Amino acid sequence: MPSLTVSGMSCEHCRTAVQKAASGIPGVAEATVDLNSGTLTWKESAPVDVADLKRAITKIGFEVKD
Ligand SMILES: [Cu+2]
Repeated sequence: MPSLTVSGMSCEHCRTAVQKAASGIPGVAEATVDLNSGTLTWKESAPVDVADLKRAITKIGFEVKD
């Protein structure tokens, strides 16, 4: 599964916010955050614009690393 490292996530609220932001991107079928590793993974139902996904996460206050 494709993934991104997201820093700044510390609790369930962060997890939910990032999963929700990711789910709003076209093509993201299911987004999952692992808080321990700070990783967002997702399943694609169509090609995903990763730049768009990164922007959505940055916009809600988290930092995305490649
Ligand atoms: Cu939090």
